[in-house]
Amino acid sequence: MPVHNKEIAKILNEIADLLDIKGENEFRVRSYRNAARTISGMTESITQMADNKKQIQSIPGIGESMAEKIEEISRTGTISQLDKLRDQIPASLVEIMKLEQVGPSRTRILNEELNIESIDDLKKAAEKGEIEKVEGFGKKTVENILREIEEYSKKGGSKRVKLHEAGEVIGPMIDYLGKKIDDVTVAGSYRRKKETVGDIDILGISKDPVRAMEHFVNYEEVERVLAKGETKTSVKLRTGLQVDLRIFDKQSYGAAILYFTGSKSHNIALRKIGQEKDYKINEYGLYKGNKRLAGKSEKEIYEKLGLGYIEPELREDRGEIDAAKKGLLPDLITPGDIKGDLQAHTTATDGKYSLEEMSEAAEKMGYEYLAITDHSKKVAMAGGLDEKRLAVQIREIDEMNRKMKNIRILRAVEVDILEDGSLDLPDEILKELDLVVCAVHYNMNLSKRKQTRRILRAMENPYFNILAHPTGRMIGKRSGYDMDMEEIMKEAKNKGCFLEINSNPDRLDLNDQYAKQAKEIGLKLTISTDAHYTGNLEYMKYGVAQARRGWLEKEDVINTRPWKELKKLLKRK
Ligand code: DGT
Ligand code: CA
Ligand code: CA
Ligand code: ZN
Repeated sequence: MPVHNKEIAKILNEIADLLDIKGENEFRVRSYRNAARTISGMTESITQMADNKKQIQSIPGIGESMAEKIEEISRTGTISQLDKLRDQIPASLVEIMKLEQVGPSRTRILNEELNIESIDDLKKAAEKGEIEKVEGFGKKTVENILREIEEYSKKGGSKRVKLHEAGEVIGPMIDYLGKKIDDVTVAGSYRRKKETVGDIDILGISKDPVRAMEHFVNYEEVERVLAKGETKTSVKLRTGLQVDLRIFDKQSYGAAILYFTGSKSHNIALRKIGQEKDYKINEYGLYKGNKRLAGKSEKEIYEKLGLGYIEPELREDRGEIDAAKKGLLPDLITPGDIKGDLQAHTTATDGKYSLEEMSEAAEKMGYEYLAITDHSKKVAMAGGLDEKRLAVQIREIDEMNRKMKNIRILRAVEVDILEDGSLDLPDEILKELDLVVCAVHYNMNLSKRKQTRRILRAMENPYFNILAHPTGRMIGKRSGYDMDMEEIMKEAKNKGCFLEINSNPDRLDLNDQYAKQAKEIGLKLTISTDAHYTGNLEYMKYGVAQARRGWLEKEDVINTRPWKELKKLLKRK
């Protein structure tokens, strides 16, 4: 049996997890995760090219030693390095690490200080008040951890999957299902573009449900059939993801899509409005008595309820129904509104493509501008730029702008915010730039008050434009820095600074709720990809999806403006 790309990726990710708990340097850990992502996204089979290490090495971002490891995995299905790591680190620690509120470094500390080895140990220690005595853990953190454990146990310990990972699995499956099933639609949290999804809910129309379900369970990625019926069939895929397929007829398809898109709380709120009008709503339609008044489309059901069409991303019972009643639904931002990307790296630091390659890739995206934001010197692991090297890059950017016809490359930097709130590069060089992106990369565990003050102080620098990945969280791995986000947002607004929605699917930072809060405060945001590869420029859609979940409109996001206007916004008083 050839080893699937996905299986290779899974092993690389497990190595990364274990190294992460061991406290390996984060760039080494990231190299495994990047390799895993690249491989699982490839269409050619790695095993087919495994005889030829050179070929593996020529995959962008994969160096010689990584290629050797990949070759070993594809040949043997495993790798000795992984066995060694598994001996050193109990698998149950990985489970703890994956709690968003814990993450790798806290897992290590808890293991060293309190000998915690399982979720159960963790829960007991938290309840006994032992954890809040460990340095770096406050009462609030412990509360959050307990809440997350509770939710985790409710789901039977099964792990939620990130939106883009689900997308990689769903894409080919939809193509396959479409061969024998009509109007295949993905509903559930995936359609609402939630940052993580628990399982996948697929709907379809068929005159022959038996044949449709048979086709479904024969899909090559299906590992196990959990339940098989004519209206609903559930399977587990090789990747561990559960998929439910439900078959409906045309007359009720809109009602079914509405019902299974959810969210549950949105559905409940709709049903309540229905009751006020003496309607009954279920997955087959909207009824008065036994008479079906609507069901074919979502839109006609919303209409019968006296509501405008509510976009799936808004269906979380966060005020959308009230807004729909009053005709005040937002006109949500779309990927087409984005005029340029304001965070991208090059080979000058830890990016994998040159300035020229990144510029050309952004031009292909149809952008009007691209900001090159390489790291500053404090981020030594990434080869961060000092004043001199940044000056060299500025000249290269000017040179590039003479060459590029359809895009403007912006002189920029991702400057580190030091522990005391000062910036890692002097004003003399910052003032030469079109924009300055600022970010925290070290001292992530400061107290809430210190972390907040650090950011507020940084914003006092008149060249500070954008706070990148503002909370620092990594989905499923690391919760954000402890800080007073409301205070930071208000101050950013007063000072003419902006916060970023980082579109990297592992970050999505700010998240949807913070995006909504920013809008309520009147603070404008950027949506940027933080691309380290040319292909990463495509992450924009994930950032835009979260922005939509946060009710953002075109005007709430500054990189929807043409450069002439954006330029003015970046000049602080
Ligand atoms: P997930 O899978 O945890 O990421 O979240 P969802 O939203 O996909 O939830 P899921 O898969 O349990 O159910 C899909 C949709 O079906 C959900 O969004 C709304 C609908 N639904 C499920 N259970 C109920 C229920 O008990 N009442 C109502 N009104 N709707 C439900
Ligand atoms: Ca679901
Ligand atoms: Ca489901
Ligand atoms: Zn960064």
